[in-house]
Amino acid sequence: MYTLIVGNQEWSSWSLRPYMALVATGAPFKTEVIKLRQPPASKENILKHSPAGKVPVLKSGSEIIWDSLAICETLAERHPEARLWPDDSQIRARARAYAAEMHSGFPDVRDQLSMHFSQSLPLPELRDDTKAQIARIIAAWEDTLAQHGKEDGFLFGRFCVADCMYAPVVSRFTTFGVEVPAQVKAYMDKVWALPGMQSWLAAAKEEVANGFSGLYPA
Ligand SMILES: N[C@@H](CCC(=O)N[C@@H](CS)C(=O)NCC(=O)O)C(=O)O
Repeated sequence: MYTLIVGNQEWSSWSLRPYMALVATGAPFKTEVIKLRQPPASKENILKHSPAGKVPVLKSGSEIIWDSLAICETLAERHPEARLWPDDSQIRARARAYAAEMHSGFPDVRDQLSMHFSQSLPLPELRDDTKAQIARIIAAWEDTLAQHGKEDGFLFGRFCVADCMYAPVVSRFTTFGVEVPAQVKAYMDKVWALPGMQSWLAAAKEEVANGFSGLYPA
């Protein structure tokens, strides 16, 4: 039985990624939520689970795995039946490149369109760098969907780790009303409708209803 330690679900985009991968494995797991941005308690609570001091953290018995991409990779390796990466080596390499690009990039999108999973927000005045990063993501999605999306309508056909890594961007583009081409909108709607996204949404709504997770920054 896995335990996935996550940040609060309204905001914690990094936590959503391995959550989506874990749901896709079908393995039993429980989620433990740490409230973020409550100094010093947040950091102290995270450090009880991981010396890296960040969520998400996956616990499997006494083993801990931290970092969203490392968790997704580990799940892909340990649950081959879930086929969390494409079967074809060249396509898998592309999927990995797109996943890594998300993991290490798009800082302005993350800064200006910070995740508020359950709340529709007005699009702020976007910086040029943010606009360029949004355009890059849309172009990347158009490209992968055109080349590989036919099978199931995800970036590389079947749902895979690349979709997990971009799931928070789907949320951000949806809640901020970013304009996207029709094919990209269809992809976003498909991801948004996934059971994992909907269960995350229910938890995020509950947090907001309980008075935690207002707008960030306040
Ligand atoms: N590269 C890390 C980033 C993790 C990260 O920045 N997590 C945030 C929450 S979304 C966090 O733990 N913040 C708490 C803190 O910095 O004190 C990953 O992919 O998991």
